[in-house]
Amino acid sequence: MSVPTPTREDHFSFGMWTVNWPAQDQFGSATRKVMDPVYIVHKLAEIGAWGITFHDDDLVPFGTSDAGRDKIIADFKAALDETGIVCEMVTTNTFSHPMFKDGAFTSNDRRVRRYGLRKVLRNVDLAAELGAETFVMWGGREGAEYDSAKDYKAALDRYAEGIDTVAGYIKSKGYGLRIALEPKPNEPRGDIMLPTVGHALAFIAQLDNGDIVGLNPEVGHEQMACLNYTYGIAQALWCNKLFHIDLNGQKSIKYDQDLVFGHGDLMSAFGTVDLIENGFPNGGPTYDGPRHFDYKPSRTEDEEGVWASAKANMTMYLLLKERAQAFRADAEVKDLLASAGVIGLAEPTLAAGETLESFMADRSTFEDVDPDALADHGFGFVRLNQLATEYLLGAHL
Ligand SMILES: [Mn+2]
Repeated sequence: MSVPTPTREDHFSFGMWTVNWPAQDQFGSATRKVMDPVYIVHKLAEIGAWGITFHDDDLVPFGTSDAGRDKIIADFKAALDETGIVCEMVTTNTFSHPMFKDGAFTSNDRRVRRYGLRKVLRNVDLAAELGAETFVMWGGREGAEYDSAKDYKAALDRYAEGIDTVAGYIKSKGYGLRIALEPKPNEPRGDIMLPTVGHALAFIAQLDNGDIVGLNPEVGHEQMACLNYTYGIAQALWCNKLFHIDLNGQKSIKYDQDLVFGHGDLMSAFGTVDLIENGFPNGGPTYDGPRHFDYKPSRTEDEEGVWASAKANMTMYLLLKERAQAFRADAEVKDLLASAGVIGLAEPTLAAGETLESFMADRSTFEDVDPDALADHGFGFVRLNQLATEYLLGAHL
């Protein structure tokens, strides 16, 4: 057995803020130096990545002059051209500056809402200029610590107004961009709006320009809410709203750990890669976008550790992919998927052409059924899961 090597064809992508996190936290100052964006692009190319993403402030520090901004962007574009690294997604920082302490689009201060909207629109232009396809919006400060602090109905109105305005701007400019909202339940706010994939999907359905708005679900964010990430992205796929993904690791309900993908709930990571790479067992919409990592190299690591951890994300993904493909190809697994009814679930409950009237008249469905007979069999899910675990552990490779 060998450890697979990532290539550009794997479409692995990293946020600039991931490898460039200097590792300051609530209790201590930075343990690493901030690196130059051009250097980062070259290093990512060197380790086998394909893409890079960034918040406006990751590339151009807040407050940089227009001339300084132009120079930074030109140098960044030259590095992309030189390495072939793709800028596939851009996002806006509407959470770091103190003005955003009560949010951007939903701040109780209208002046901040107007400033935040302008900051986002300016960055949409940059995203389009760099050829990005996805514009992620994580409203990390859109929330509150206290229920009395926010008129939640008005906040939802302002949030929708903001997203619709940005989406309308993208359409009016003819940009090839789609917006992807990123749900998170809490941190840095006590409670954040659009806390889960489900909340965000329901929100998008209320938008005027929701046709170009979808989701960027993050592994750790769903798991912080004790939810199943794989089922979350499955429902986003079902709604044709899985525009982008943030892969990382999280160990249960606690602060946002942003560990290497697979270094948290490994069994769940297996299920996620199985879905992304192999699709639904009965077919259906698939995800073919970037395999994007949004993790943080632990504060204990030096620069060498930063690149080792970046590589670890890709290695974990490729190992899980190899194992998930072998799992699905296994003859016993195929038999079990059929006998457990996983495959049969694709068959509609009502027969083709069956009317509600004929269904209600079908005594063999209800009146003549022995309920105990319907309960008289097991599904064999445990054996199926044991095989998945054995493949995950490399027992059959
Ligand atoms: Mn996170």
